[in-house]
Amino acid sequence: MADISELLRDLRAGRINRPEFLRISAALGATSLIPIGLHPTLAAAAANPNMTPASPPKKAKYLIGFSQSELNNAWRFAEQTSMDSEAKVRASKYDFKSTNANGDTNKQVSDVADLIAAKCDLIVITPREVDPLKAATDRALAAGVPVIEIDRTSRGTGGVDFVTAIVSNFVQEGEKVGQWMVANTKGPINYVEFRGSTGAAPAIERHDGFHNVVDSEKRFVLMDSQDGDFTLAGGKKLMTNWITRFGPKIDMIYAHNDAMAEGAFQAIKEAGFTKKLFVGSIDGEKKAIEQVAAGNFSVCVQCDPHYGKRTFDAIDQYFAGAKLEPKITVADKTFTIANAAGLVNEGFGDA
Ligand code: GZL
Repeated sequence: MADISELLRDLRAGRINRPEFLRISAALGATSLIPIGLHPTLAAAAANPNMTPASPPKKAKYLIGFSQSELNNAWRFAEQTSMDSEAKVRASKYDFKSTNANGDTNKQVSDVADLIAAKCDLIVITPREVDPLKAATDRALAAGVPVIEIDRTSRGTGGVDFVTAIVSNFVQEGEKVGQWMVANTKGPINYVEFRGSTGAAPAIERHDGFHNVVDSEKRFVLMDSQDGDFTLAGGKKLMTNWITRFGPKIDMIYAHNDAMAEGAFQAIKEAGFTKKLFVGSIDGEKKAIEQVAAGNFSVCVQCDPHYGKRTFDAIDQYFAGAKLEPKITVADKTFTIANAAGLVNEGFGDA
């Protein structure tokens, strides 16, 4: 039979999942976990694999950790504000400790380790990248600390590797932009794609969703696709280069978020580029909805950043002992010229 350190290696490498780890370690004997420096909760959990997260402890007050990946655009500020203000509303029941990885994936992995060390009862993570953040959720689970992922996901399965993921349907968001472009354009369309941060779930899935729809339409030709890191500066820089390289050959812009589309729009203005382009983006910033209403952007698919209430509702349910769905999907609207003017207030950020 395997020993505990071998099992731990397998858990960290993703070769076994947490329930398997707990089952086999229980068979090996819980006490053997302590000498290799594991959190005592894990030793107890190994003796009783259902102890966590299935039966959370009852406490007068819980400490909730929040690992934010970065604050580099209006969407992320809106999300952070929503989490901070909801934590204040629920302050009689929860203490709240927030970290910001500043766009550094390795820092986010160590931020989660710090939140575990701070003895959080539950950690909420917005995983910057899918694969590297699996190590962070594994570490939390090995320490007996439940994780809820919000807005993005890491590799793993809700209900197994983490309690639940509360997320928008990114594939569908990309598909909706693609469908609008297919239905509302004619003839050859040369386009550029502003991708979100490489390795992030929304970048991967918004790419897949859009290409699911347009790739079978031979009239759509991808001129270039690059990482603009979900930022205005990233979008502006890419568009400045593309205007120089392709000029008026560009017909359409697909941006994985509004910040990059806004950056592209600024570059277009500053370059004095006058050709009217089709522009599709995702998020639903007030500014972007206004751009749709003004006819400058063609379509904007909402990705609601207001995670505070829905996350704390899920936390309440978890500590009440309810079984959460492995995935909770956020419903999003689509803004076009037909509805945008009346829906600007559904957006977030400055108008
Ligand atoms: C979506 C979120 C994305 C937003 C961006 O849930 O992860 O990341 O679209 C953001 O604007 O940076």
